[in-house]
Amino acid sequence: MLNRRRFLNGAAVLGSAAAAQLQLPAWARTGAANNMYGISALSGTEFHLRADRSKSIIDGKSGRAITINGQLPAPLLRWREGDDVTLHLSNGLDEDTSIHWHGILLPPEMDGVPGLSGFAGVKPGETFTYRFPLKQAGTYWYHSHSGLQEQSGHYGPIIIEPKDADPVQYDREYVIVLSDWTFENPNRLFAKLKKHSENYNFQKRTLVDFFRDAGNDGFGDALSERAMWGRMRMDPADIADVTGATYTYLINGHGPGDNWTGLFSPGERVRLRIINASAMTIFNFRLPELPMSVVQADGLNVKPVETDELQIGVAETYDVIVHPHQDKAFTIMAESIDRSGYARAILTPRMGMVAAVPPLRERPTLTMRDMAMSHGSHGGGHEPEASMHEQHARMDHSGHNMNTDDRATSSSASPHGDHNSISGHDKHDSANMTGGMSAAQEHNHPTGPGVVGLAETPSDRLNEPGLGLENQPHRVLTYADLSALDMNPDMHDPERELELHLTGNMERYMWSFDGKKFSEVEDAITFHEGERLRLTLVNDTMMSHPIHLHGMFFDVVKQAHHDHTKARKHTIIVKPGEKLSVDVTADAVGDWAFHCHLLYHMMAGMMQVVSVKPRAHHQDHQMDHSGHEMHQDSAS
Ligand SMILES: [Cu+2]
Repeated sequence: MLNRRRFLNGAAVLGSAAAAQLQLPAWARTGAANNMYGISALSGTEFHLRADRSKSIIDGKSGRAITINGQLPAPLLRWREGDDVTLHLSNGLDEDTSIHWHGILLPPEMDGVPGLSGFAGVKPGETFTYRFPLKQAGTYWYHSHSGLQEQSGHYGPIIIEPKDADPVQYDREYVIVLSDWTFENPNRLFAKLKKHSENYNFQKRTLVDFFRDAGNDGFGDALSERAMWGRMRMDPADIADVTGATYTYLINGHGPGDNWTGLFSPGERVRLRIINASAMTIFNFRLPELPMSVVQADGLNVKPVETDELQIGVAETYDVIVHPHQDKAFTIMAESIDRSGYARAILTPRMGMVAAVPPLRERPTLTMRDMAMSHGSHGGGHEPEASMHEQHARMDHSGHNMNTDDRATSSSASPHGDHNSISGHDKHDSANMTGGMSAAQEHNHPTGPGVVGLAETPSDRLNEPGLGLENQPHRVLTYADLSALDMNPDMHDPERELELHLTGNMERYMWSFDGKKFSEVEDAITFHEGERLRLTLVNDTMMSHPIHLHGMFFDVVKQAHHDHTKARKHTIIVKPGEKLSVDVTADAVGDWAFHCHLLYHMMAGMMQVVSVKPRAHHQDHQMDHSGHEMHQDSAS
């Protein structure tokens, strides 16, 4: 298979994507377990992976990619639940590299984040060997956690076959790896993002001006949101900060021009294992004319739910079943969240058939809810408070920050850093000591140059489909639609709550938790072994952030209490202005990365370390309050 793939690559390198396409029917027939074109599979328990710089052809144009075993995406790894796997990663690059096994539950030193848990990364010319047991099944993926390598192609899919019968019935399966490719050097792109943000001044000043006007003149109800945003001349970068202007969106390494092709026989149940391996792109995924039954999210089975479209955040995975009966071809459409471009592929009974590609829909606009502001309540609330207001208006730039001002002054919040120096930890203690969540919230108003906005009225948006998908003529999946197929392994109520704010300053391209960039954070967020805690995330920014915790799944909390089939995920999109909660069982001692999975947001500082501290082993593991008390002791 590897040789075959090399041959295909060779054909493409000769300059003819069509030549590669011509190989498809034969290739597709030779695939046994995995009948797929574009990503070859490796299976077994021992794997040799080598990272290199390779020439790669994207839509007929030559680029420099980081590949694994010469491939982009990296090879599909097929594992079996219950096996111990050994993976040798050799570094053929001229810089350090790494592989993080996304969503895989494993010992922390095998998690592959350089600088954490004793893993130092893999130096050029060296080989690192990963070894771990497989305690789960499902669809996952792997990628570099070094620098911006993920943007250059260093990612690949993983399928772990369940050791017991698979509850999902299907006749054929395809991995659908979504990604965003740029011919630009990612380091330059990142530098440009920081620089570009200066240009933001002008645009955002108009927003500030608008709110000043609104403060003076009253916030006319007649003014529609759309007109308002139009007047503020929003940049598409407010939806996605890297767009189709530089990106070519890929499915299994193929641009829209290549049109990756999957075959099916009418009547078959086809399982699509969708993985968003992008650096920065959230996708809206659909097959026009074909309903999808969602059967898995982030590798874990969910109660099947039928839908027509879903929004998939960076690093999330969804498995869906489609059941095409007709002898016709269907487009697989992955539109970027800002509608600046798309990836597409085709599911077809045979080669040579075509399927229409739907036009890109209108670019979505942000709403008042995205800004976490309630409508109409701002009329008199924004009378300029003299110089402080002015100062912030100059420093910040979104109307949003007006709220910050008000909040900061009215609650007389102290400068950031005093009570937020150890994010979460302190807050939670005060919450416990005073016996309520309100204290935690009272203390949790991140401010400072890294914070532009503050969600004034953050809302529960779990039952909303995702930015820009609000008013579709068809069904769109929401997180509230997801329930675990199996009972949750831990049904305890959380013992404590920890609230974290997602914060940012777009103009300076600073992204952070609780207003502190990773480089400024002095201590880890502490979890205690065995405790059950509720992590509440409040998005104070106007962007959607896919937030990922390493080492542990979290259970998505719906409003209904005592739900023992909460969907369990490794990554969750937090919408603009949203407040959502997940419950975590801290069962994995060690240091784990916790970050936004938008690559440049993570690099800009939206990352922290969660440290699960071992606790002395009393026998009272079952007692809910023991962790609690220990925690207070250790913190005081
Ligand atoms: Cu982010």
